[in-house]
Amino acid sequence: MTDLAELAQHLIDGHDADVARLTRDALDEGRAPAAILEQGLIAGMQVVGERFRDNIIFVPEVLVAARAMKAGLAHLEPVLAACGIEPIGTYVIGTVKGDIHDIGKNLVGMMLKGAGFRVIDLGVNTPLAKFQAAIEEHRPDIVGMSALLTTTMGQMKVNIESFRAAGLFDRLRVMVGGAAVSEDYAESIGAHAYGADAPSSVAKARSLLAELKAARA
Ligand code: B1M
Repeated sequence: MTDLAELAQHLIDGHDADVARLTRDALDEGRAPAAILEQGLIAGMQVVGERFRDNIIFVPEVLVAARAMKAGLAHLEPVLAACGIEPIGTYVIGTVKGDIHDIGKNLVGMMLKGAGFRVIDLGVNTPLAKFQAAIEEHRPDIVGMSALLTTTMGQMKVNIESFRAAGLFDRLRVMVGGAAVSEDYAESIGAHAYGADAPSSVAKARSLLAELKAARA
């Protein structure tokens, strides 16, 4: 039986091949994808975050850990997304301008896909104009923004004010999340929902969608 603590340790050490192998092994053994994600990959990244904060490790080590996380996620993504059949709604997601953190956003995106959403991922360092163009092109039900830096979270407020000024709140809902953001902050900038983590973000996306559908009926 794959030891998820060992998986977490390989992630901390940046061993991408071992992370990929153990993730695959755990899936082959029938372990729950959510357990592999939380007790293996996210648990490892949590330690990386604490060591980075405490100046025990630095950007290069964080980057190799992030690469290892992506190697594990590559195996989990198809499994998490497999249950989607017909899209239940459209969700545009991106990391805001100035911010290049994408691991959490990618997790949220893949779990939304698993829950049946069509997900349009705008990537990282996403300027307001790119969100606006995607809203125009894809007519999403929900727009999600991620920010991990205290220096970039303010961009969410700027974007939300622009969406409101353009009258878009009649037809879409906005969710925000990321390590820099809190429920209180989300409320203070006028977001419709705050996502603390991927599973709760999916639950909130579902209720935002239900609320929108009821309002349209
Ligand atoms: Co950076 N970084 N980083 N970093 N990094 C943090 C965020 C930091 C908290 C580390 C620390 O000091 N402890 C700190 C921010 C401090 C602050 O602003 N308060 C920090 C810093 C300072 C920086 C740089 C400025 C460092 C430098 O260059 N001196 C720099 C900034 C670059 C930039 O963006 N312009 C930088 C760079 C990087 C790397 C490139 C090296 C790398 C990113 C690699 C990548 O993403 N491809 C990196 C990493 C990996 C981290 C930490 C260690 C881990 C982030 C992560 O992936 N966590 C992070 C420390 C930490 O957060 N503990 C840190 C795992 C991920 C699953 O969690 O992203 O929180 P998270 O996502 C969660 C939830 O937040 C939520 O669901 C996800 C799943 O549960 N969620 C949403 C996220 N987005 C959501 C959207 C939603 C809903 C929920 O709706 C739309």
